[in-house]
Amino acid sequence: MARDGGFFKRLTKGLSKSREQLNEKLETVFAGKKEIDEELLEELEEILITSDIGFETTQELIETARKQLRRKDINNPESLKQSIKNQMVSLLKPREGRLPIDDLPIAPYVIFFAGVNGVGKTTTIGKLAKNLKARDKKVILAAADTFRAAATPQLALWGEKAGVDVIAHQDGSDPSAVVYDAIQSAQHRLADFVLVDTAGRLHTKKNLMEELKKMCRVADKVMPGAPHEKLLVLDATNGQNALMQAKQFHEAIGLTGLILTKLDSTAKGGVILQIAHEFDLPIYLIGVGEGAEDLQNFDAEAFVQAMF
Ligand SMILES: Nc1nc2c(ncn2[C@@H]2O[C@H](COP(=O)(O)OP(=O)(O)OP(=O)(O)O)[C@@H](O)[C@H]2O)c(=O)[nH]1
Ligand SMILES: [Mg+2]
Repeated sequence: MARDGGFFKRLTKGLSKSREQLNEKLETVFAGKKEIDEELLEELEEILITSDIGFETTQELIETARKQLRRKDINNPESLKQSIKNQMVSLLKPREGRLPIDDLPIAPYVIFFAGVNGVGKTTTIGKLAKNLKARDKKVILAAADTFRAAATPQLALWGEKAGVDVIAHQDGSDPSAVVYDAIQSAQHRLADFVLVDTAGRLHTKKNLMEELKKMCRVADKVMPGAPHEKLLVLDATNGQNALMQAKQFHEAIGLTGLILTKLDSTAKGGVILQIAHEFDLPIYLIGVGEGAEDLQNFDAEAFVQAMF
């Protein structure tokens, strides 16, 4: 995604709920504190745990801060806060992922978008299509959510807005057939990207996960090596539950990356630290609002800065 001047402003606005909650708690605890004592450390620990950063991640952050304290690397409340921020950046930095937009290893580059119901798959595809089109990429959308009746028109509308083609079949048809068709058309039309919208499915439903596996197999049949990305879309408002979803989708289809949406609708933005801690998967994109420009590359430093 282009990183224009408004990037940080939109990120900061998007994370305002998370930031307000975190800062409000931090202020109460840090107010009037001149030195770091056990009480401050314990209260900080509690704040981090209740900010969806997760128990284990919090333990690590606090433990490192304690070590720094013993070594006298930090010595006042402000440097303690700074230590936590720096540690968060170090934790998130290795998870920064970038889609190979201008240096595609292969074309068409086929990207699957999977996830439970309503997490923002279709919207994310629409936003991404618009961004790719703006960068002169040829994009084809595959309406492989043949399950929900309104899914195809929803994707078609995004296709229209973005000015890209949509491949669709009838409602209720086999989603794998749509995948097959879309990739073949993309090959004929020399497209750069195929963005595959899949139906929302619960990670606990075995038959639906099998269907997803089949779609992957069919993609590989038309174009060996496809899909090139299997991205899981996670809704940040789901907090902890997002971790279970990631685990099960990863086990089922072997994800290549994550997308975290609706960061603007929640105070649970800290969940990204848990996700980064648990999964060795790149976070390709984050959604911080409704507009196409609110789909952003994930930048660890900017994220932590916007969180505080
Ligand atoms: N505020 C906000 N809303 C978002 C974001 N991403 C998606 N949404 C909204 O979330 C709702 C669901 O989005 P969809 O794209 O339809 O979700 P989906 O995963 O395709 O849903 P199913 O196909 O039914 O599984 C829509 O109202 C979107 O506008 C985001 O980053 N921020
Ligand atoms: Mg959808």
